[in-house]
Amino acid sequence: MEMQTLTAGQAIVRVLEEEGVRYVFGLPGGHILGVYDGLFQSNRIRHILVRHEHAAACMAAAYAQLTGEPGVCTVTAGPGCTNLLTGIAEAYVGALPIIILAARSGSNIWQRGAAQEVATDQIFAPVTKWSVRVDRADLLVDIVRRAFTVARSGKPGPVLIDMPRDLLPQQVPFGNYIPVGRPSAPRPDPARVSAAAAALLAAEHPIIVAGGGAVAADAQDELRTLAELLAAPVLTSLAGRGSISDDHPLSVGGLGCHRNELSKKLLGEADCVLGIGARFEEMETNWRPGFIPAPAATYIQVDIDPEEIGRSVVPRIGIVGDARAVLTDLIAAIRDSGRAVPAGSLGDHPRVRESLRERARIEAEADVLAASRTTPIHALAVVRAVQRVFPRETTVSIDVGCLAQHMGGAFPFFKIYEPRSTIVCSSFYGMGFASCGLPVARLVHPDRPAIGFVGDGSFQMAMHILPVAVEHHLPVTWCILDDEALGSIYDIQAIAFGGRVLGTTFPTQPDFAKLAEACGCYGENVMALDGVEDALRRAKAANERGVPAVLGFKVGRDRLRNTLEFYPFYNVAS
Ligand SMILES: Cc1ncc(C[n+]2csc(CCOP(=O)(O)OP(=O)(O)O)c2C)c(N)n1
Ligand SMILES: [Mg+2]
Repeated sequence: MEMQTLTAGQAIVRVLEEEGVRYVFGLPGGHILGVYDGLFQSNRIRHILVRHEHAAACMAAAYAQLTGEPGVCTVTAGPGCTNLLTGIAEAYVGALPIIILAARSGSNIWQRGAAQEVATDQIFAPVTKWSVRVDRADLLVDIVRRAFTVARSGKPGPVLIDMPRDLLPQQVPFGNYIPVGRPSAPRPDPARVSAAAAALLAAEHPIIVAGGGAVAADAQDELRTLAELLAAPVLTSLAGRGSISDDHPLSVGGLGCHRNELSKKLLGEADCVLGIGARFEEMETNWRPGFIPAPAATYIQVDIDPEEIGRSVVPRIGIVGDARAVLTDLIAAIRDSGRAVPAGSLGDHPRVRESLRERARIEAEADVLAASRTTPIHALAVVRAVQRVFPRETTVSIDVGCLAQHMGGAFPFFKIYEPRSTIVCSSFYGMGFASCGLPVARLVHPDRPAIGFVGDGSFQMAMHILPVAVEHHLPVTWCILDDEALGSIYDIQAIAFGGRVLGTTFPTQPDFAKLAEACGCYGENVMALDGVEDALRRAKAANERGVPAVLGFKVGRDRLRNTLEFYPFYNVAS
């Protein structure tokens, strides 16, 4: 590539191209137009115009979650940038790589009453790995390259580049660009791996808890192999979902508020717990006995970030390294020991047989609830019907709330078969994040259907995504589980605050079907069980014609039994 002279805005776009960026998610204002001028000339990058910058952050994060590659946001000064904040905080907590190109007022009027001036670099500092203000146009190419290195390396995360508008039209040299690419995977300390293998082999009841780190490292094959060698059940956190297929005999469910009766029991009785890129954060544990590993259990923590070791549950053995590299070495050590569970005998293992029986019982209980002919509909009826109508390879987004995510809802009962097929929030739990990210599923996997589960409250934080999906022909289906409430919070008031309910029901609700149609989507409201499956088929048919769909399911506020043991914690003084 010959040396050229370009505007800084054009040069930045060339860096994006060289780093493999295919989409940017943004909304321009006057300050960032120098970058948009570069995008105008790019035939390798498509700009997705959002209607609210929150969606740009969520879409970039969803792109990162589904691909492992950084998502890119382009926003203008002040409010354009601050509108990203919630989605970027989500990505930071969720360790998702994002590059934010943000412009600000001209350097000549800095601190002198410039329009839309606010210290975005400082505002974003706590929710990014690097928040940098650049004051020279000729530094921009190197800074943007470095942003990719920082965003992708170690525990990934967002980077903000804050640029005065007057830098963007300046001429800068560009040529011989060497992309940084993905970082190599750090290998673990062999002595720690040996100690971990010995502890796992000595245990009678070992379990594995796989988190987002297992997905980020693409460690699904190694995870399955190790679990089989040990006959160890695998629990998955929200972000770890898909790292083991839900039809594998060792996949047993979630943790904390995403648990089931089996996974909770296994966690409590395990004598050795191997955590792979999982953090045991509050919603996964609620910090109560019975929700975290028993204190006597040997806890082995694997994380790529040394600072994560011991942050929540303190391990006996902490291993810093890439999840896949650590699992590879553990597999070798366990095979070498000659004490692995023989291949082909997993089904005979008493623990596996017992947990398969228990899983079948839990599923049968859910089937009964899903078949109940109540009005409003039971949320599980929708979850089950979606699984029947949409194929195995469907990408799914799971938003915040008890019906879309918690015990009563989609997360524990909707089967997920592959990693990187789920868009889900981190422990930041921002309402609307997953629903805004859903259309990205069709950018990443154009040939696979995509559906989202979302509560009525969360959907109302994401409604501005509908025209974006229509405009870009991203045919996905949002399934709104409409209980006319901020149900999870309503529950806490009902259970832990003696029924003193305030501000958690929706006496006024939009007509979701009409809203969908007004935006160019297919829309239906579904009031009774009989209509559920047909509505889903019509939504799927609309998607096949390239039209996004919204289905508003009027559902009850039914909860599973084990919900009740979780909410009371919210009104205790510890
Ligand atoms: C942006 C944001 N605001 C507030 C909350 C707190 N919160 C958690 S769940 C929830 C209710 C969600 O309601 P809905 O989407 O209808 O789901 P439901 O619990 O009713 O199934 C709220 C308000 C949050 N997580 N995120
Ligand atoms: Mg609700």
